[in-house]
Amino acid sequence: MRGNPKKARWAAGLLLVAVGLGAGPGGLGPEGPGLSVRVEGQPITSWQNPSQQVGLFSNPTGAFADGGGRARFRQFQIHFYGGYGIALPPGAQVVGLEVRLDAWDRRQRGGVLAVELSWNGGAGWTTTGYTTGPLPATEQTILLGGPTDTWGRSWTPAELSDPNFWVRIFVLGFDVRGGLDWVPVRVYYTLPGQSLSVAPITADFGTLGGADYDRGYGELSPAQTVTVDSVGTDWVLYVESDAPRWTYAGPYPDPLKPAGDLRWRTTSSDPRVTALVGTYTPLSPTPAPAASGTAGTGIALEVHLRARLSYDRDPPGSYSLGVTYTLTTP
Ligand SMILES: [Ca+2]
Repeated sequence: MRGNPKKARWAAGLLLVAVGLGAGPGGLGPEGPGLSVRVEGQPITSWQNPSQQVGLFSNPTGAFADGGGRARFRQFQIHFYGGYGIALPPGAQVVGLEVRLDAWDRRQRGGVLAVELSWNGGAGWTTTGYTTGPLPATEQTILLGGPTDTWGRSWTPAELSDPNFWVRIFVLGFDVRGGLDWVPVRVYYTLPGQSLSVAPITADFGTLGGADYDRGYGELSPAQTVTVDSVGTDWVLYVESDAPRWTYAGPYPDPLKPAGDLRWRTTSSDPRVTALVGTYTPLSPTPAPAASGTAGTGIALEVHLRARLSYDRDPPGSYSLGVTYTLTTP
């Protein structure tokens, strides 16, 4: 899903789930869980490849993709890349633009790429003055712009679409022998109609002991309430882990506890929720649909969590795992 630019991705909450295994076979007390919370609140497209170009670079299509050949440039050449295929959801508000240049100057004599953007097919250009700075002798990734940088103007989704949106690259310096492997673009945006809140942010299993081991799991039911606002559009909520394994802190070798040992299911009494996952499902780094429904505000869902436990595999210590919920349009 992350790779689909047409999806509105709203990573609304990263939370850490702590499991303290206090009375396992070793009989040791729990370690401090060391919880921290980070909240992300901004959808972003994936890196979008150019598919059109015009200008003076040699082998210019080499910069269409990461790897697989490169464009070559010399001093004072200018080149234009377009055809990025940027498609934002209706109502999206652009809050940041980022251009990536995987580039180098073989002779490293101060070669610089100056980059500007067009919103109208090349008739008008931004005037940021952004450059890569002197390029290194070997390939380096340089990012211009960023999550809150709109290059000095307001953008509509249409201005980012083909054939309006273009990237202009001007080569400054002397005696430049440069290469450009890739020049993709990504867009940060907000969807005023969709937002998501999670409470509590951190689901803490506390200290799990012998009875939990005997049962094979600890459970928080419900663990969290996710509240969805989705004005004027149907919605889908995805859930994923931020890593393939739990982070372990304790006196034993890291048991490499898989993320799938955290299982989740969803419930709701709200009639605007039209699909749920009613049986406990292993968490995965691949986003999985957790619920979906029709437009509305204040739509509450409960997420129930089970942490699987095994005397054989889970030594005493503290375990944490980040979970991200993503609200999007179907
Ligand atoms: Ca390439």
